[in-house]
Amino acid sequence: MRRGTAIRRVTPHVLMAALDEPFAYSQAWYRTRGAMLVEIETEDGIVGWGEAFGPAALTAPIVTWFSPLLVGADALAGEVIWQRLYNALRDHGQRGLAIEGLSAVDIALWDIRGQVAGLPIHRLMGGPLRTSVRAYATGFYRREREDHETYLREEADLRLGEGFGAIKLKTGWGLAEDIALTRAMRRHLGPGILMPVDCNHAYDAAAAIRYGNAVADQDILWFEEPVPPEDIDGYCEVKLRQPIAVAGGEASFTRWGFREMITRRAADILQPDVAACGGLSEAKKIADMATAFGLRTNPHVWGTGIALAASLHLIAVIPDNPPGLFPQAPMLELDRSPHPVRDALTPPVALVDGAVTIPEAPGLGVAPDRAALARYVA
Ligand code: SMN
Ligand code: MG
Repeated sequence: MRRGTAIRRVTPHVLMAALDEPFAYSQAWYRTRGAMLVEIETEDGIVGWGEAFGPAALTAPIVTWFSPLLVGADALAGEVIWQRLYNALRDHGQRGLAIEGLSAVDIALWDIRGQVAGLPIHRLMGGPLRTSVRAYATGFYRREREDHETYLREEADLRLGEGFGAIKLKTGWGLAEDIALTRAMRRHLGPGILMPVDCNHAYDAAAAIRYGNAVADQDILWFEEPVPPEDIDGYCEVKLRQPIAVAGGEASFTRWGFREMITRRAADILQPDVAACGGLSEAKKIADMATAFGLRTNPHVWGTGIALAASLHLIAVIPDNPPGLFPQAPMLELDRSPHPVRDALTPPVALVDGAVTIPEAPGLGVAPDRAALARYVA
């Protein structure tokens, strides 16, 4: 090992900000928004950044626990480190918080490796297969107001004005209301705009099948997390008994966690989150496994510009499935809901004609602003 690439320090950062207006998805209200960033520094002074999905106050201690296993290790040996960390918690943390912490470390190590090589991460991963990606707007959350359709229509107009050609509608407010809302939003958008829907596993299989059939004529791009992530049999039923493509995976972890979903073809579109599923290394393995079973991968993206940049590098190397002159390329999930920490840490990505360019600078191609980091320390 070159002495200079040894890891000198691992620092988790827990950041938090209050929201002016709370919002909800089908499972919970958000009154604050946080982030857990990991900073890894080498003996040479190269600094890599990673981010974990999940509650920041709970993923940070995982990284602290990993720290003695990391200090002194070669930052370039990402696969070795991944296996060491996974094995260290294998008996206790095969999914959830432990893997989210591991994801942040893996992303930071890719950032370091890219900076050492002077290349963007997607080049080290053998790409790019594509240099830009069409984005869809995430948002459309519930607020503490009366007339939901009114503010959701306004939000849609805002996103269309920014150039989005696709928006993801949040559902899970009750079956009858969801069906009416889906129809209302499609009517408002007109036929040209892509519209996935996401109920965040608010249904059981029976309700999901009813919903999918009731909105079959609304040109829904995909039906995300119809049932809870543990219910693979439910996923399979929903896939077979209603006509909309089924998506899921933001609450699944590692190649082993995705194995059943993939081998049973429980969804049409897999949505691993780089900041949750085990990092860039693991997300690429999951996407490759998916192609062997005829499934598409379209990553879930949530968090600050660090998770977003990591997701863009992954998207640059996700195989088209199936390949062809006009493949169904993955899309970028671009969260437009309020997130003061995200907005302060890194400059916003540019949306041009509804698409985002894959970063070209070495590593992730982005680092958080130090003053903003200090401002939002929890
Ligand atoms: C989502 C992500 C993170 C927290 C709540 C909801 C959502 C998405 O399912 O797909 O963006
Ligand atoms: Mg979702």
